[in-house]
Amino acid sequence: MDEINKKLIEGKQRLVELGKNKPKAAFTQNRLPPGQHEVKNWPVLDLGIQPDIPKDKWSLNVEGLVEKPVSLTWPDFIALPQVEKVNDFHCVTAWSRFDNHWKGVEFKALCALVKPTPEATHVLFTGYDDYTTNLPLDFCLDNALIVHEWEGQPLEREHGGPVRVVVSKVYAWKGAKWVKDVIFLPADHPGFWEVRGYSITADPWTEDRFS
Ligand SMILES: Nc1nc2c(c(=O)[nH]1)N[C@H]1C(S)=C(S)[C@@H](COP(=O)(O)O)O[C@H]1N2
Ligand SMILES: [Mo]
Repeated sequence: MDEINKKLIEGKQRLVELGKNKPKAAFTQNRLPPGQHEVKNWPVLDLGIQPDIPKDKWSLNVEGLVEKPVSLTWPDFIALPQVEKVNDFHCVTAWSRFDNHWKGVEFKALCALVKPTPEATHVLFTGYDDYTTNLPLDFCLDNALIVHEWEGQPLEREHGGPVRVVVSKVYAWKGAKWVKDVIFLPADHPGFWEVRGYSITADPWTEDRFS
């Protein structure tokens, strides 16, 4: 990862220092979490690399504590049950974007395919840019979507296309763009931002930004 944008990462790590002791907003109105503002555009955040993965070279590896590990090609992935969902996107850098229309595969459909073993409690997602992020398995079953369309169009490369993860109930860094691996683990394993001071749980409703 020598290509990653060091300045960007340092900047975001400084936010941890500044934000740790800041009082949290006391109150929020309905759908905007505390400390967030609404944007109508869709900002792009990455580590300074936007991997270019053509669909015919793309695969999604689902492995770790599962009965049937798989490496899904594009046709395999598209053949899985597809759902359409609408939800809000909350970035820890304080912007939220409402009513995003997604199409893709529910995490629970992926689980039905690979069958996690009883020992699996957490999931680590990796990206083609070597990004990683971690979540509890139960949370993923409830909220994670693996999407390839946004607003009726193929997901753009800058937003993680061909395929990314979307998790509307936590801050957006928990959703890996350019998703490459889904790894089922027996314990939690902090990801890229989590080892740099960002929260393990990342609940926007309690401004759970930093650990
Ligand atoms: N692979 C990968 N996924 C990633 C990131 C990244 O740098 N690499 N950034 C995360 C962060 S910090 C945010 S806020 C969202 C941004 O998604 P967007 O660029 O589509 O708005 O993607 C998350 N997923
Ligand atoms: Mo972010």
